[in-house]
Amino acid sequence: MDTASNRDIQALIGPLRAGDVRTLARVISVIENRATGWSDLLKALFPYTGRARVIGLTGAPGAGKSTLVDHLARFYRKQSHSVGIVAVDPTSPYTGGAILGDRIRMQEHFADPGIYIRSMATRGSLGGLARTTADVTTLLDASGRDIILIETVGVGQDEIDIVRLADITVVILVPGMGDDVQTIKAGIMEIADIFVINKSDRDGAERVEREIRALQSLALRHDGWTPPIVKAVASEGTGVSEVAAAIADYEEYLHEKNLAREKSVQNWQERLVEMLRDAMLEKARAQLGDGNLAKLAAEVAEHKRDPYTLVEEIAAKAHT
Ligand SMILES: Nc1nc2c(ncn2[C@@H]2O[C@H](COP(=O)(O)OP(=O)(O)OP(=O)(O)O)[C@@H](O)[C@H]2O)c(=O)[nH]1
Ligand SMILES: [Mg+2]
Repeated sequence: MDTASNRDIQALIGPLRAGDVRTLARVISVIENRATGWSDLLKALFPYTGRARVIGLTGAPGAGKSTLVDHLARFYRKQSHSVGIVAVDPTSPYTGGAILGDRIRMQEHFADPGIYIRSMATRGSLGGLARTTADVTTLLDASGRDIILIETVGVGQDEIDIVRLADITVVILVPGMGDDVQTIKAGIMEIADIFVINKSDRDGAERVEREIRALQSLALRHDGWTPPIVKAVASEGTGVSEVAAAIADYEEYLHEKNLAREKSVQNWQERLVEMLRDAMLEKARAQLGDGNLAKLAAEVAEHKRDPYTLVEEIAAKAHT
């Protein structure tokens, strides 16, 4: 397993910041595997982050996220921006074929060092998917990528946690989802800064648009922004520049209204809570030791112990 000693870390920073792809790959694997030195690496790199524009794209399996990401990446490359893509692998068996499709499609970019693509390990990765995605995004940022596109299949809580680290969130819907529009009420309405109705070559795009508008009229966002709705046919490259324009508009809005900082503070508040939760839990686990959790759980299940006192005791011990 890759590790990074203190001396390594110092030696890695230069090439990483210069955008060296092999260094980037090595550093990402140290972080993903939580190998020795991972947190020191992140500490050392944090000062060099905060420059990249992070765009999250989420939507149902097969909605056309990868196709759109691919076109957007091209669009930004034409403007001479460097691009990092984080594809958070869908685990749904329905999308098995599409993953292969991703690989083939994205291979086109491998010749261009201006695009770096990383597929994230699926759920169950060490440190949790949302956290690892956040860390990889930090690394891409430190390596000087101008634009970072995060593709994630959604929307569950994991995805919401992931898109939260984006500066801008694009939600991709497709016609013919039927009742799914109801489910967008739950999580998506709050996180979407821009809606894309992809596969607008199919019937029903207008209807989806009307439904989004209807939902939008019910709740005003506290930042006063009304997420625009862009129709696209990603497979033909139609609507891509409109999506990019909508992204630029929202950025300008955030800038004009001085909201970018506020949004970033909010995101960090969430992330700090998550990081704290992880750190505390790790301490508690270490305190408990392997196997003891099962033993204690059995005692609680048999009513030999009450869980409330138990948790208080473990928390108190882990605290010291
Ligand atoms: N008709 C039509 N097909 C499209 C459009 N955009 C993408 N597709 C097709 O839809 C399929 C899925 O596209 P992907 O880009 O892989 O979708 P995805 O959302 O990334 O899929 P997962 O990552 O598996 O969730 C592919 O066969 C695309 O060619 C579109 O606008 N219209
Ligand atoms: Mg995809």
